[in-house]
Amino acid sequence: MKFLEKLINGQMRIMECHDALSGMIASQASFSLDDDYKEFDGLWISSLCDSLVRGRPDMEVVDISDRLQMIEKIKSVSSKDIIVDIDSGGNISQLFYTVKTLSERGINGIVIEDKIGIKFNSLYGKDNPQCQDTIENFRKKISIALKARINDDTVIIARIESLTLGKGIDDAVFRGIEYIEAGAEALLIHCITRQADDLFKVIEKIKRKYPSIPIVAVPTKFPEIEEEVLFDRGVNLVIYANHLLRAIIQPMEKVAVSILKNGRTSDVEHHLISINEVLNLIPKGIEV
Ligand code: SPV
Ligand code: MG
Repeated sequence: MKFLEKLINGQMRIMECHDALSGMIASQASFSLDDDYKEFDGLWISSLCDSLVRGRPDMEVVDISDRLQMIEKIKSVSSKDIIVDIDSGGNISQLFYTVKTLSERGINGIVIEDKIGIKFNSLYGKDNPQCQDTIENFRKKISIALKARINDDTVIIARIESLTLGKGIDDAVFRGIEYIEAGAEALLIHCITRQADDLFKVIEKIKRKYPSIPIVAVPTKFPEIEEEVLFDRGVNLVIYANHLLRAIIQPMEKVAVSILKNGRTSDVEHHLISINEVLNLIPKGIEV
């Protein structure tokens, strides 16, 4: 089934990964209880995580060929659908070639956000003033992206930042409709408030006019709201955008400090998976 069809029908969840190991973990994770079986439907390649693992700010400074090398490594350990966050996509020419290249590599979804100029991560909210693109220019970017992809197996997802920038519900709804009319095949409506009420209002208003437009949500700032509630409110795809990377930072810091403090590793061994488990995790070589 094509990715767009999955999105339209879907109540999907995808997980961030930033290297081959996290790609393997996200791809192999499953949960089952009685008749309930869950796994992730795909992988999210996040600009935030791709920046942090390189020790760079999330400001479009990691070049796409560097990111692509890692995406290739992830693809070699996972057959899951992949959505890539390309930030604003840069200028029109940069956007064209980024979308073309990702589409040629079989990427299933590309998210382009409606910011312009120096971009900061959206989770800063209004603390870091940044500019939203004009509707006219962003519509142009959507049509360039549609032309740049090699076929419709790569879904173009327009990301609206009105709620994170304090522009309000009406602006988000207006832009959503404009972006759909420019050809966007799905909308990511970013929201960073704990109740996500504004997000739900925006979805309701947009879906009143375009009931089958797939909606993507990123619940980083509303972690209590369960997927089922998001799906009931019209979300088609939930992105867990940074959780595997966040899972490892504090443990790494603790282990490093403990080894410095104690001059040995036995104090932290119980926090670590055993070397045997590591050996079981690494792929086996080819037997001859
Ligand atoms: C990312 O994961 O890089 C995103 C989502 O763009 S957020 O960090 O919430 O802006
Ligand atoms: Mg990002």
